[in-house]
Amino acid sequence: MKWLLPILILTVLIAGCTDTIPTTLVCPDGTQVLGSLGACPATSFCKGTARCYYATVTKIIDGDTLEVDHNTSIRLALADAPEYDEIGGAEAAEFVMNICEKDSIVLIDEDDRQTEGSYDRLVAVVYCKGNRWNINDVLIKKGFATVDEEFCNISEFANEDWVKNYGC
Ligand SMILES: [Ca+2]
Ligand SMILES: [Ca+2]
Repeated sequence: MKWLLPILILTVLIAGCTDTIPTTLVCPDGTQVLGSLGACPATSFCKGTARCYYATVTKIIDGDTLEVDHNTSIRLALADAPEYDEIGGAEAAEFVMNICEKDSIVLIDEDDRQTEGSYDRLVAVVYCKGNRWNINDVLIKKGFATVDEEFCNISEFANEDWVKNYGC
């Protein structure tokens, strides 16, 4: 669908200053949002019934842990990156910083089968850059993190391609 973006941009340019631009955004669950400025609702990305909400990134702790809203640490479900001071740790953290930038809004989809958390951290998949990137998925695909195989039989997300193809 890479061809879609230039067409959308062109449509916006042609439409100029009109308020109502008749473009449609198709969300992951198939729902459609009208208007070029519309955004997919959080619920179209959310899986399961556990917590799922938008939050602001306040700190990247390492390649698999970040803090949102100054009060919640998020542990990325199924993705295990090295500690910050281990080999590859700083690179993984830097990669997360670039995708899920500080002060940006991200979507947190809690792992329905790990709602007890992990060391006071909420276990979740995090969508960044306007929900275009599942950071857990991208970290593993790019080799900055490996699949946390001990959770393959536990996690809500274990049957998804981004982990099935990389160890689960
Ligand atoms: Ca969920
Ligand atoms: Ca780790």
